[in-house]
Amino acid sequence: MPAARGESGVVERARVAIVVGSDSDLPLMKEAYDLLTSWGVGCRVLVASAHRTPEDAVSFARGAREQGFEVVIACAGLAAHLPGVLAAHTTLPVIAVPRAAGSLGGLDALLSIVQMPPGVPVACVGLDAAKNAALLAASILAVNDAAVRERLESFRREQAAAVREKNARLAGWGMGPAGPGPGAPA
Ligand code: RP5
Repeated sequence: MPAARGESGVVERARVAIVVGSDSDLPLMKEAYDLLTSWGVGCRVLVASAHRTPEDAVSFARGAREQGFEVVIACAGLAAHLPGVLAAHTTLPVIAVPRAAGSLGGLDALLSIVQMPPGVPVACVGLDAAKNAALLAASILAVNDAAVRERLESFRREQAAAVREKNARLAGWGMGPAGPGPGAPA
């Protein structure tokens, strides 16, 4: 079982694997790692390229479930085959993060990922959307994990409160809010 050291310093079971096609993807994906580990979800990171180290990518995917992983997040740019190759070799859910990189600005990565042939799906978040990949991974784990579900619900409550606070500021400026949302004039 893979282990990961969380913020508390306690060694946790790693449930999410974050696989990147290159170390140049790591600064982006650190956001996903940080969010999940701050919620007590153990993560491990692997650099494995579908093109440069295909054997490593396949070997990881084939053994991922036995290693105790429950979700795979895969980030790649350009002709982004990594998420699809991993999905071809595991039945774990694979969440892909296409990079907004290269001369096509990420359209190449996005289309390479979303146009999987029927039978081998990958979930795809937005370009560079590392945070959404982490949140989607948490949603999957939350199906059977009350602690992660509570973290997600609390995150949503805080997010909603921040939006409502923006409406309160509009009111202070005499600009709104428009009805019939919360805080609107009756
Ligand atoms: C992909 O090619 C990687 O995922 C990365 O996004 C992109 C460029 O890789 P480097 O040339 O920076 O190693 O495989």
